[in-house]
Amino acid sequence: MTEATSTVSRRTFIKGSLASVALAGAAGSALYGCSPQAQPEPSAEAPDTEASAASEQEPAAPDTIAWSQCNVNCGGNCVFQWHSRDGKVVYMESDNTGDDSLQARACLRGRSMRRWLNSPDRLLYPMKRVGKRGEGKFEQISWDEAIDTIAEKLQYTIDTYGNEAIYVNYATGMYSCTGRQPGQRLLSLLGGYINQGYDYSTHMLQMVMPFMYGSGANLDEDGNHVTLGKPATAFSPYDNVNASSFSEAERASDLVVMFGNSPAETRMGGANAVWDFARVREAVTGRGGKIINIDYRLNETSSGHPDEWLPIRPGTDAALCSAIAYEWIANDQVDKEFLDTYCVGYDEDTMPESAKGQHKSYKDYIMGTGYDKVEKTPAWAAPITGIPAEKISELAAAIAGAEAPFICQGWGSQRHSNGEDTTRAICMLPILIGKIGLPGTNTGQREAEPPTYLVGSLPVENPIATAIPVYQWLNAVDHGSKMTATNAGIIGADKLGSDIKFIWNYAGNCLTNQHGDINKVHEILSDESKCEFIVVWDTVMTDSAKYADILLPDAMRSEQLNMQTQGYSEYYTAVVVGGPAQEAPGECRSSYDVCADIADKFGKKEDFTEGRTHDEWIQYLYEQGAEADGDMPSWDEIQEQGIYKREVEPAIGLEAFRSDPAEHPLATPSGKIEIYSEDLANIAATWELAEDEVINPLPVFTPGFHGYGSVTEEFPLYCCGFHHKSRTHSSFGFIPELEAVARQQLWINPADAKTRNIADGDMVAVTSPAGEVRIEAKVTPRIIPGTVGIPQGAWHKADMNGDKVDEGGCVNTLTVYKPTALAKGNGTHSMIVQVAKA
Ligand SMILES: Nc1nc2c(c(=O)[nH]1)N[C@H]1C(S)=C(S)[C@@H](COP(=O)(O)OP(=O)(O)OC[C@H]3O[C@@H](n4cnc5c(=O)[nH]c(N)nc54)[C@H](O)[C@@H]3O)O[C@H]1N2
Ligand SMILES: Nc1nc2c(c(=O)[nH]1)N[C@H]1C(S)=C(S)[C@@H](COP(=O)(O)OP(=O)(O)OC[C@H]3O[C@@H](n4cnc5c(=O)[nH]c(N)nc54)[C@H](O)[C@@H]3O)O[C@H]1N2
Ligand code: SF4
Ligand SMILES: [Mo]
Repeated sequence: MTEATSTVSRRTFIKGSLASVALAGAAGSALYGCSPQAQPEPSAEAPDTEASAASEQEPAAPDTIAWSQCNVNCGGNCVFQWHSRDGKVVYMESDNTGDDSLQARACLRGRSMRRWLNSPDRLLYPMKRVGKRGEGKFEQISWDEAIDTIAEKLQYTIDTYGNEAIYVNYATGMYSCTGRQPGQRLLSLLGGYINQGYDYSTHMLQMVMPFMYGSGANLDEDGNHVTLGKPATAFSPYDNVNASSFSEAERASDLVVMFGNSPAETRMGGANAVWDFARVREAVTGRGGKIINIDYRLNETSSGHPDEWLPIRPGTDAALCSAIAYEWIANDQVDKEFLDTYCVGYDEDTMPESAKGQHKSYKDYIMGTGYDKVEKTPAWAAPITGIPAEKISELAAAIAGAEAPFICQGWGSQRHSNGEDTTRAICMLPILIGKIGLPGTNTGQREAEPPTYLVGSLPVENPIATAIPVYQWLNAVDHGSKMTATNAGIIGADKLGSDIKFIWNYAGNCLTNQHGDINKVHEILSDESKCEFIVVWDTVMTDSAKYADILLPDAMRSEQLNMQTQGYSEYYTAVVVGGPAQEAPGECRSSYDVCADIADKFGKKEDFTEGRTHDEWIQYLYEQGAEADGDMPSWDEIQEQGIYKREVEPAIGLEAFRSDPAEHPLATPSGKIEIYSEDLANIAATWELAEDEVINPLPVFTPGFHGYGSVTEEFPLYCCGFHHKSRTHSSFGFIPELEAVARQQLWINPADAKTRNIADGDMVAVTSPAGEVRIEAKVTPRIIPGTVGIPQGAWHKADMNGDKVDEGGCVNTLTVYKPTALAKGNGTHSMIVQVAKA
């Protein structure tokens, strides 16, 4: 997805927005488009009682309506229609256009956005740090001083250390067509910055899946396979080439098996996939099939539904999948013809030359003739996974007996220290039975995303190609110049040229709150001789913002002209254009305008703007999208109708490869699905790895750091995070109404609570090798015994010069900073802890 920034001065606000959106009357013409409605029913749409009350009073001036959207990172970009009075938003309607099964309606979080916009906690002025890094002491400064300081520090960093010392931190708070791009565009014009590979969402999966399903690295410029000379399929976790859509499951599946996937929590709005999944459930159960949800907790997706919950110990999905493979091989249920034709490495018949005759095949591994000589029977997997052996056999039989099993994984299972193996092991299920590329089936990946981006984003061309695996940034601050391709996974170069000395952090809380091991981050970032300058842009004072040297107040997207393509719904795609709905408070400005001013200090303003204002860029990007698309309304029309939607067809992952593997090879070296990867074997042989770091050419079960078997007397419980409905990561984390409806609580099984004398609602202390949090206990059989669960994203609240005990219950106080072996990624769902009454 892309991101955006907008901007509005007081003058353009009055002139451009209110006037153009006020009570638009004419109906839009495009499919599903329509004008904002002048007479909404606020009580039906807005949970916002204060606002509803206000709307019932005699209006001081006619309402104006502005379209905008929710741009946080749960991917929805759900629709807002803001009703404003006297230049302030007073209440919100969401999408009420077109077919009501295709409405991009905001969830409760989005519907609380007015509280964020009008919050007394908004940052209002540029500030500079006056206390120690991380202390949170700031002093108001002018925009001129802020811009001068940033320009000076940039020049100093470039002169002293080079552009590779500049890093744009991972940050996902703003998905709009001008999101993080203004900063990236500015820095690119100044010589560039260190890139990042992968992301916090799918780090392990993104790194490893290309070895199985193919990588863009094996393609030439025309998309042809470099060795096979045919158009090939490259891997992205974010499209519908490698994965099937939920709409395909609805159309034709008779069994849905989900590993670590909870759309009711992670895909909540109408422009997300939760509604899609409701349709899947109805269709699949309607044709006599079922939904099986494999998770360490009974998540919100399956809670209250007839789905089967298969509780599993976190980090052990690969053991479960191996045992299912055992059952299928023992019962002669694998599709040998598919495996021989489409895959490499199932058994000796298709092993690559370099590994032939050495008992290195997948079948060897499963049947006990491989490197560990262990048969992966259900009885073997039962104590590891916590799932009884009979249940595993039953699951194996159910999947083998289905005509069109739709096997998919969320990203929870891969966000573990052994995530690279887990994510491939889950894909082995459809591969082994040849249920790939056929109607109603899936590839084992997450349900697909619509591939269509109706509009692009502000262009960025970074002249620097070198990238760090995204989770490695803290190591790169600490000892970047010692990091190489083989000891740290550096991408595009043999080594880093410099430590990171300048961090640009726009719309992100990944400096501390959302990164691993906050106590360690504090130690490294508070040493000003390491990273010498940090600029943070946010809308409220977050934990990361406390580490800023210069802290800038951003205008929010509902306070600017805003545009973005819709999110994850697989039934339609859409674009929303509109705003501003209200004036930005204080001295808040858009990052586009500020970056243009910084560019001016380097004599690069013209290069930065190309003669366009912020709003003109949005129009330009829209018109480019419309021209490429052919069906989108004109700029004038879209401004009036606010939203344009278009249905998307169901998609079957790897369908082309299945139908003709010679014509549509995968972009793996062999052009086939590589169950055994020679490339991974080479990496395992050549990379510098610690003793506990293992890279496997096969999708095997390895417990991983702080995985199965790692609990100790001091830390006797496993602990796992999950994405919570009350926040989007840390975004919305300061809105009390949301916290009240979905509390920050430690999930703990009654058996574990009883031995610790913990009752539901008690405050508990959770300690890990990295730190300590305080949190309320939720004693519930919805979590397996021996594992506790903590919603990620709660705001870190600790005295970092004192005891560092985190009263906010942020899970990253407990995570240990140890990048995974292959991806060097955030296996942060793997933790060990102790819990005691506080
Ligand atoms: N409400 C809300 N929605 C969000 C977000 C948010 O913070 N809040 N974040 C958004 C973003 S950026 C992303 S990347 C996605 C994240 O989407 P995911 O990564 O899929 O979300 P998680 O909650 O981490 O994991 C999904 C499920 O996996 C379970 N799980 C964890 N470990 C294991 C395991 O080892 N095995 C099995 N079988 N299950 C396991 C969790 O209990 C959870 O129910 O969500 C997006 N949507
Ligand atoms: N332990 C653990 N850690 C995790 C995860 C996990 O599962 N477990 N999940 C990881 C994942 S998948 C992700 S994607 C990351 C997400 O981590 P982040 O990308 O840091 O996402 P948020 O926490 O939502 O922070 C977004 C920030 O953007 C700010 N923001 C919102 N709107 C605006 C705006 O208009 N302008 C500006 N300037 N700022 C704005 C918000 O106030 C907030 O501070 O977290 C990761 N961290
Ligand atoms: S689902 Fe996500 S994008 Fe949609 S309204 Fe809710 S928080 Fe916003
Ligand atoms: Mo994410």
